[in-house]
Amino acid sequence: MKNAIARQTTFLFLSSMLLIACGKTDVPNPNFPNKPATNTSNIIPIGIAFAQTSNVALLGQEGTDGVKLAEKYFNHKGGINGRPIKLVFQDTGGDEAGAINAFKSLINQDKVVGIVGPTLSQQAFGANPIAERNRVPVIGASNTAKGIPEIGDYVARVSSSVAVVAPYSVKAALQQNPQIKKVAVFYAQNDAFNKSETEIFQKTVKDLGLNLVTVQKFQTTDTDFQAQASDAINLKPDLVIISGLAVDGGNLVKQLRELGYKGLIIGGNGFNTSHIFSVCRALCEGVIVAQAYSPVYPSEINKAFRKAYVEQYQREPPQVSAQAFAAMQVYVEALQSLDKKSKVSNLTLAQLRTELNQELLKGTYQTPLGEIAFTPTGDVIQKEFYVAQLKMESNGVKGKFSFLNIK
Ligand code: 1QQ
Repeated sequence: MKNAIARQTTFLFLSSMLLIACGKTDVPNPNFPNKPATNTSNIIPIGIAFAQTSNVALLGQEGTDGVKLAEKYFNHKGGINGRPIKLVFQDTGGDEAGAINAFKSLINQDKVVGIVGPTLSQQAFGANPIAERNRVPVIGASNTAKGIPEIGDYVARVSSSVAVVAPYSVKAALQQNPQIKKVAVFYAQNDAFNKSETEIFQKTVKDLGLNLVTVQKFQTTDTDFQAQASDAINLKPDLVIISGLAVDGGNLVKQLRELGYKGLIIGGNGFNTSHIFSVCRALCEGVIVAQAYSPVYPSEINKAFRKAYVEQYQREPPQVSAQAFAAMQVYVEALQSLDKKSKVSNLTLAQLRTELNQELLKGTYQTPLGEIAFTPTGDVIQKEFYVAQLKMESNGVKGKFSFLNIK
């Protein structure tokens, strides 16, 4: 059974030179305290199941960036009371079958203690039951659909549900244009997260007394949206809300604008990547997207995370990278805490996976997302949410998420 008793963890810092798990000498990173893990004979493998290929790789890449920064950060801080962690990557591709294969490899061949992933909720509904059956903890870093934590006792997530996050963007749109009355909603009908998110958007629109004039469907693999976009534009909406992934969603925005739509556009969580800029380019301007992360969140760990991210990628860290970092932090701090009670090295792999799963649900974590903890079913409890608007540079190539004041 899952247990939600909140509990603080503490760090033990060691101070000597770092040798990372594969035996190479690591380059010191000035952003992270140099108190590295030293016991390289006994690394702790954590599985990463993100999309590195397919059209979902735009979203998967940001998760990868986040976990890599976390590996470096926590190993420099001493790892698990001296033992380093090591990421083991398996590419999930963009579908359920890819995620299932990645999970099987991580569990049976790579013998990981826990998994971060997969990228999409659609993939999580396929792959997480495998982890559940094998009693391997999974932390979703970007799974926001309804029903993810309920997949099983070994499934948790640090990515807040669409039910919590999505309504913020509709309220922000109304603040920018209080005249909004007619709303057109679009969603990708072949994807679990998008189906879940559109329900929340449609309910929010109705609850706010707005007029839902049309609901248009598409596929995440579509590239031509002329028919649906024209149908919606004919109804003269003042607001368009899109639940899609980055490539399809970005192309839909582009085609709506090319067909003459001038009103506000809200994008769901699938738009939450700077990779969308290269899809809709100058026509991305003004799209509103709710966020579960702010780069300026004032905490020590977020400052360190943001500085390291900006130095490496020359842009502000996106939400999914921060969520992936937070998922790793949960594993690290839960392992540290467990190790103090019953030495992790004395446990069999099966015991370690089970005890780690129980331990991680008990903690309270000061992450770049702010303070988080878990409900008994493994859903994240998070306090702060934000809304950003896409601002494109005049060349239409580079852009940024500009945070709005939404109180
Ligand atoms: C999900 C999502 C994706 C858009 C995140 C990358 O929220 O599938 O649940």
